[in-house]
Amino acid sequence: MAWHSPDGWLTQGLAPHVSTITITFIITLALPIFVHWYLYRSRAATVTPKFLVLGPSGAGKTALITTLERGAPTATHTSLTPLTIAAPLPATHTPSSARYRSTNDAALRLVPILFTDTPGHGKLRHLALGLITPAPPTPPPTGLIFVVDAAALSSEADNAGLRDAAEYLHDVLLALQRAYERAKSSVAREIPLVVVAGKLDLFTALPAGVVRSLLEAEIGRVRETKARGIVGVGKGGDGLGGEEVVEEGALGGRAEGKFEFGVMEEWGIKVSVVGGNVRGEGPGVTGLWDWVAGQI
Ligand SMILES: Nc1nc2c(ncn2[C@@H]2O[C@H](COP(=O)(O)OP(=O)(O)OP(=O)(O)O)[C@@H](O)[C@H]2O)c(=O)[nH]1
Ligand SMILES: [Mg+2]
Repeated sequence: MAWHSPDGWLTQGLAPHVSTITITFIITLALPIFVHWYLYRSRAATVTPKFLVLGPSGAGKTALITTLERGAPTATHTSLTPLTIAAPLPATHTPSSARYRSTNDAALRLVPILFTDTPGHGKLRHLALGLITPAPPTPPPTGLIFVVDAAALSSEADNAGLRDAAEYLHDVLLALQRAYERAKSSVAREIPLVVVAGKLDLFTALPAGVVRSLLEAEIGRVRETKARGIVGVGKGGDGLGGEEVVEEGALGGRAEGKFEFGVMEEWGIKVSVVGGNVRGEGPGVTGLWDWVAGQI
């Protein structure tokens, strides 16, 4: 029987039969429910966002994460081991992945965010560096928060606070760069890093923009010093060109010249700088929450 004959399936399908109307009705109702169920099921599979907090000793990392958790800092001691806390995103911020959802959607507020505080003492930094690029199957952190004491940095020559912060940040960025190079291009993942210029309530604290340029300049100097060390070793060694080793392994791909955070984007590292404080008067931790919301 041809499809266009009066008894053909197409004619029957378009005729006002009860069965045709029922089937159409069921499909119309079920399809949106099915699409909703499918989309939400795949959404639930995402992992809990996890941020790693790093920085020199005394920068205010522990004070910062206790503020994120409870709204106010507690008395702190020099940290000796990493410590993870969970804090929900404040109601004033919306995760970038949920910007099209209704603000009344209860699911938005249920996801806690994990922050792992690490010790900043020079001898304990390997603990933090190990957490940046964990061995599989542990997933790498969603992003890194590097805290510096904006009142301990200054542009004066031989500023120990600046040197220490720049050396640590150099090592962190280099670890990320190496991990990116090691990973096969298909799994290499972008990682955001925010430098928090903390303690902005203090009179001597430098604003975030100045902290950014001071750190960039000092990291450039750290990079040169380290490169010179490697060249020295290379020349005295087995005749391998020290120069070549440096060009490949140095932060940002070259050992000399001006360093800028922007060059790290080539290795999937996106650096931002925000100001903040947990005591006294100042911008507080809003800038940091804005950044965190933009990453999840
Ligand atoms: N005025 C002021 N003081 C702060 C602020 N944040 C932290 N501090 C103080 O800085 C000191 C060091 O803070 P911690 O949070 O213990 O420093 P940390 O980075 O955890 O140091 P380590 O555990 O040694 O790595 C504490 O006395 C804090 O009270 C701030 O925003 N303003
Ligand atoms: Mg601490």
